Amino acid sequence: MALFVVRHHHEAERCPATDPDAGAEILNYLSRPSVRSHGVELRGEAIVEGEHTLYMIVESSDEDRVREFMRPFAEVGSVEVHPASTCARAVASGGCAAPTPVVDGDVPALHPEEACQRAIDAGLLVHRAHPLNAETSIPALIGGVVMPNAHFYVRNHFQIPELDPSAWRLDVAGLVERPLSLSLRELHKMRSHTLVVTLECAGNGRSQFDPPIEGEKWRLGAVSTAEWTGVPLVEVLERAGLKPGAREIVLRGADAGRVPGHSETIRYERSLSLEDARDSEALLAYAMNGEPLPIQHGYPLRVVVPRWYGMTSVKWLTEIEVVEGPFGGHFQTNAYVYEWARDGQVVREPLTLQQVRSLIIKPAAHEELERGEVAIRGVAWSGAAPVARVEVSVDDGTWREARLVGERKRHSWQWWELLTRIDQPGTTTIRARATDLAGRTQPDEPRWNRLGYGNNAVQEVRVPIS
Ligand SMILES: Nc1nc2c(c(=O)[nH]1)N[C@H]1C(S)=C(S)[C@@H](COP(=O)(O)O)O[C@H]1N2
Ligand SMILES: [Mo]
Repeated sequence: MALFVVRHHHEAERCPATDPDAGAEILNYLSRPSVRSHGVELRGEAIVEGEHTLYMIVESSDEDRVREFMRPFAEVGSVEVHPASTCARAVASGGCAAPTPVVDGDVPALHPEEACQRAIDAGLLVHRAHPLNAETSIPALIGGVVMPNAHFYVRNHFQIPELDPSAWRLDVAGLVERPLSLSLRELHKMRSHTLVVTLECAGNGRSQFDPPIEGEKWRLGAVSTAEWTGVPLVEVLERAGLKPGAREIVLRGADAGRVPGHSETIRYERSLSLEDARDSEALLAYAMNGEPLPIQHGYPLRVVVPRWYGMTSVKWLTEIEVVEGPFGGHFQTNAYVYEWARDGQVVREPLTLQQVRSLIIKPAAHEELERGEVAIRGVAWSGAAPVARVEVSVDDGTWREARLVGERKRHSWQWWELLTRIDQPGTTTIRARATDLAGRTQPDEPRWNRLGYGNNAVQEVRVPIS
């Protein structure tokens, strides 16, 4: 289907809208079934007030059908038909500076325009159209622990593979007694397990580093929580049987493309030690919030590694390879590594668990509040241990302990709230700081590292009080 913008203009004295009968005829002509019978879909129409000029956005397989459909309008005035494009298509097809990643010819992919349009329609904040990277709008969370699927942040390195569920297989190979090739149906038949897990991108909050860092300029919305259902990773490994020497598992996605510094196409792949696979309760998930995984979140199967930064939760999983290790893939050793400058030396440290962090959700930044009683609410999480406490400071006052809502969560963020009074009009600064049961707490300033990972600095929200 192609998109067109249609413009029609007529002289005032020929305006059919002034005659009720002719007007009704037009309205019926523009009814969906009528438009559709011409092989056209009407996306929108509007008349420029006082100008007798009509604009329509329509979709059709070809321009001739559109012209044919416009015939009654052509009889009373002019008709122009312009081939058109959406903003999402213009940007996704290279309008932006990023080069289009080169992809393996045999993996069909979701059209970047479509993926991007969905993100826009859901109210996500798009950072890059292709590959699609979009963060969640934090206020979308109000009302629950999980983020509705359409609002969950999306982090991609390449284009989104469109996998055929009937042909799809999960191959388990390498140092195993019985190599496996599991269909989706076979996985569905295995004992299922459900976990509520928060995924956070290691680059969440990267836009706050100073000096600035290259890479996706995430604000604070590259984090979301969902209820994931699938098969525990260790059960699949048990079914395959591990051979002596097995120490790491390589998790391979179906997506691939070019990355700087490599001449060949690179798959998205990450490894996890067997010990971490067990300790983390990693899941091979086929459902998200009770629905099949949405395509942008890894359909038909993805890894979910609770408490770890998101990079290990490989989407569009097609292969598990058991190896002796250490695995040295691009996304294992070139990316997702802290590079700290210490005593004139660069110290490298692979990313693993999410750092302790809290987010203020209510009030939202710049949301106007009336003076008097105010409820401050947010979520907090930590990979190393459950959250011990969240403290809130209003206008650089003392830190006051917020109430943790509900039970302590192991794998997901949890709500906290503080009811307080703000009596001074003007701009108020609200800050929140979480501490976990391992005794880790949020720093006041982001800890700068070359690739901009793991920023868990205390968040500050400024709100006008009237
Ligand atoms: N196959 C594949 N898996 C992937 C990625 C990717 O680009 N390709 N991105 C990773 C990163 S960096 C993050 S933060 C999470 C994001 O998951 P989401 O898009 O479902 O939010 O997926 C991870 N898994
Ligand atoms: Mo990420």
